[in-house]
Amino acid sequence: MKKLGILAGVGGVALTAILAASTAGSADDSKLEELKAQGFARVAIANEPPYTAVAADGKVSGAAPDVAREIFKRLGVNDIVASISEYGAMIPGLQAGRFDVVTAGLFMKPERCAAVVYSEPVLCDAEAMLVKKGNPKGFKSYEDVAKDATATIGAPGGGTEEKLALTAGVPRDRVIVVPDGQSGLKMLQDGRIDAYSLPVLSINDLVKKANDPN
Ligand code: 6CS
Repeated sequence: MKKLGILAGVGGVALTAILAASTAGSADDSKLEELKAQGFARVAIANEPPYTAVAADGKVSGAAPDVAREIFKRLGVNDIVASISEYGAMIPGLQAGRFDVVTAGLFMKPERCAAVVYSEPVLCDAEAMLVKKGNPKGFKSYEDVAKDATATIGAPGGGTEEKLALTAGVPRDRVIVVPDGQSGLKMLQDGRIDAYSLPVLSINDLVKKANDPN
């Protein structure tokens, strides 16, 4: 029986899902009744604007949680309570009952769809690589990073970009797990990685706020 997962997913060229693609049956109704009684849904997020963001005062926002909060309100669940999680830990956390919902812009991928149930898609995005001005190593693909024996690429742990880099042939020791956008930006600026891969929306947000012409 598939664990009822309520996920915000972004499927590469596919689409983002958000919220209960509930399969018919009393199990799902009881889950919703449970959340209504609880008064909030425990959501997993990543803190990767514009998908998810946690302000200094702890306020949670971003495309996925904002939509989830509104949908839950309409379903009779008053609020959401967020925990920051690495992408690779979101589905295991959902399956272990640590979260009620993943609302992080988690791409809709076959192996994930085999483990949990996505909602209807609401957003679409693709992948990007942040590199130094002028793209000194001439990267145009993950394969280009693989072909350059001196090149390293940063990506979120358990994220799709890490998987794409490894699948393209970048050796494990040249795929660097990066915990968040600010760390990835700093590592690139300091020359500790040659590229940093996130979805287009996240990379653009990072560049806009970086205030760094290089
Ligand atoms: O679903 C994923 O794997 C990717 N989704 C987002 C919004 N950021 C990075 C992550 O790897």
